[in-house]
Amino acid sequence: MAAGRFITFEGGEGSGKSTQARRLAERLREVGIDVLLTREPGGSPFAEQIRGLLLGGTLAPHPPIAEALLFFAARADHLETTIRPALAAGRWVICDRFADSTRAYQGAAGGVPAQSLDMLEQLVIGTSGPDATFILDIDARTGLARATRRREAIEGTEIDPFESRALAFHERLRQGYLAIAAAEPRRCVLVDASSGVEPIAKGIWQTVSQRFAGDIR
Ligand code: Z5A
Repeated sequence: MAAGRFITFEGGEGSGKSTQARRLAERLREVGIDVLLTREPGGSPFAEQIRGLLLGGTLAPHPPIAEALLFFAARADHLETTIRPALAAGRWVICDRFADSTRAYQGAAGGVPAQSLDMLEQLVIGTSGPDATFILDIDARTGLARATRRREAIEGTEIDPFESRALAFHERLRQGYLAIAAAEPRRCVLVDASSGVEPIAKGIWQTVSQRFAGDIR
């Protein structure tokens, strides 16, 4: 049995990556592909526990490297118990955030050196990296405004610790993602996330159906 494909979605707050990850999963299912839609941090029972810790807003102050290690601890379990078994069974895996989020948030924006992240990726991910990554690029202000509007629309939704950081942090984050896209053009597809949901979904589907033409009937 052929192994499945692994596709990740990345971007800053309000970039619309969760919306597009869901849309691609639906589109692939329509053409008969068995898709697992998952997310980080999370995607397995242990990793969801770490998600609760990281996003719960109750952690004592800690350095970005400690945060990176927690994201990688969650990722190790997510890969071991969810992603690798699904790919081995021939399923496609679409993941809302993966290791590029650590590169952008804890690395480019948080200051963890790239060499430390290289070592963690080597140790935890090895050869199990994504076949393709869509990086949804949006101006930091526009993305934050979208995230705020959504939070206000969902009564009782608290701002999470990652959203509350300053605009300058979100601008460094954006530059971090642009650098990842420039460094790995074969894997990464930079998507202008400023237009509507439909045209973005159409562009992503076009790329997927061309890139994986042999797998999609
Ligand atoms: N994090 C980290 O620091 N390091 C790591 O290694 C990992 C993660 C893996 C997880 O938060 C946090 O963890 C995240 C990074 C950090 N920081 N934050 N915040 P999360 O999982 O709770 O949430 P998120 O990943 O940041 O994003 P999200 O809430 O899922 O939002 P989104 O994916 O960017 O967007 P969306 O949900 O698809 O859309 C947001 C709103 O915009 C919504 O109302 C949509 O209807 C609307 N939208 C979507 N697309 C459009 C377009 N095209 N036009 C207009 N409006 C749109």
